[in-house]
Amino acid sequence: MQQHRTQVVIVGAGPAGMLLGLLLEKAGVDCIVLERRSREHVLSRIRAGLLEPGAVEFLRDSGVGERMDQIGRPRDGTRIAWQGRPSFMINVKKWTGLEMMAYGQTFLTEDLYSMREATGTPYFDQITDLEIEGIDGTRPEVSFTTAGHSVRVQCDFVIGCDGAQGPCSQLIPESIRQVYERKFPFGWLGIMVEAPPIDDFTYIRHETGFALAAQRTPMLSRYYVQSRLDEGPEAWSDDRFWDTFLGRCPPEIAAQVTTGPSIEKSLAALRSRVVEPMRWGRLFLAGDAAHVFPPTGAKGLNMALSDIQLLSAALIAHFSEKDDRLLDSYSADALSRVWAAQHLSWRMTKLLHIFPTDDPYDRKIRQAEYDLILKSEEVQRALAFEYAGLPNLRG
Ligand code: FAS
Ligand code: PHB
Repeated sequence: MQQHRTQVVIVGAGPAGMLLGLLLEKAGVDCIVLERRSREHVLSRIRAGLLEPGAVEFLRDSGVGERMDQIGRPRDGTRIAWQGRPSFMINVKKWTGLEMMAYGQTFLTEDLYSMREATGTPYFDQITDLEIEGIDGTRPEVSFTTAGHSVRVQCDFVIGCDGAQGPCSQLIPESIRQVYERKFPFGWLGIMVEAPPIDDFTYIRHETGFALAAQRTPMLSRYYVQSRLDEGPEAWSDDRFWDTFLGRCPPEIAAQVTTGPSIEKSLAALRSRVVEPMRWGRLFLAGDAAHVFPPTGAKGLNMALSDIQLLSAALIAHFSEKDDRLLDSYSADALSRVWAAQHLSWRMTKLLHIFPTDDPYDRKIRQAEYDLILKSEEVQRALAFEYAGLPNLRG
């Protein structure tokens, strides 16, 4: 058993864990990052694609924004196209003066991994036998196996950045832990296509279901259609996908779409989940370990970055100034942002999807909500602020 001592152990090397590791290392706080999958597997994941203005600013301030500013694509906002109605732009730039950024999570994760290699933050991937003890004391201990060796690490804090399926949130005693969950009765079938995207990120609402046109680069497009959960990607030929997607588009949107063969196809179930509190003793949770959002509103990755903005500042204040005020308020501060983002994600998911339980009254109510958005600049302004995530990441 190799014995080590560090200040912070980070479990999970997705965007949350890797960014936190970099920021702590930069501030002179000793940490190690533990990942159960291989580096290649983590970097192969295809997930989010749209960054909020605050997330963009935070990544720049963190020294991680160089390639984002080179190949990322600033966006004024995201369009909603509603069957039989004029389309509407959630115009973040008009109402907040700031821009969203089209920059895939895969690119961001690559940037974080490249920076880690440059800074040398200790990182172990493909770990097994993870055990975490003593989070209710002052000296938590984390043990794991890597490359056939057993390792035990004594630390001051354990940060659960282990995503929606990770073990860390379970360490909070059941008598304390509150889990709020909402499973939606559908998923998003997503494809990646090597073809030019349409101009705007566009949410599409049609009587047969939701669709989304997204983008990664000038030659890489991402598309989604609302789909049943009992049909996996193998049930979706490219022809079936394109027939469904184009069938849901208003003609003026369909005319912009360059179809093509999919180079990736996956199904993501839609659900909301929030774990409270986001701290227990010496354990802190961040990112999907604490909260999951339906992607209608592009909050998942942005809220993971929001948590890391709060938590990195709190840990650095603890170690550099022995000031625990931010650590003590982290859970409440993070959760107030999380629930605001949950509201927006829930509201947009309800508005834009077809639910099997919908009756004619439901459909009229959603139509009325969209018509109100079309008519009212006050409602448009409020929606733009919620969508942009302000004032979340800007303090
Ligand atoms: P992550 O899940 O990215 O990373 C957690 C890491 O912890 C993983 O690498 C995992 O392997 C590791 N881990 C787990 N258990 C461990 C253990 N026991 N020991 C060590 N490591 C462990 N968000 C959007 O905004 N827009 C989208 O379109 C969108 N699409 C998504 C599609 C899918 C299929 C999924 C699953 C999520 C999607 N998200 C989307 C949300 C996603 O982007 C997350 O918000 C983002 O990955 C959060 O980052 P992390 O908190 O770092 O969690
Ligand atoms: C994406 O780019 O994959 C994306 C964009 C906006 C969303 C969800 C996903 O709301």
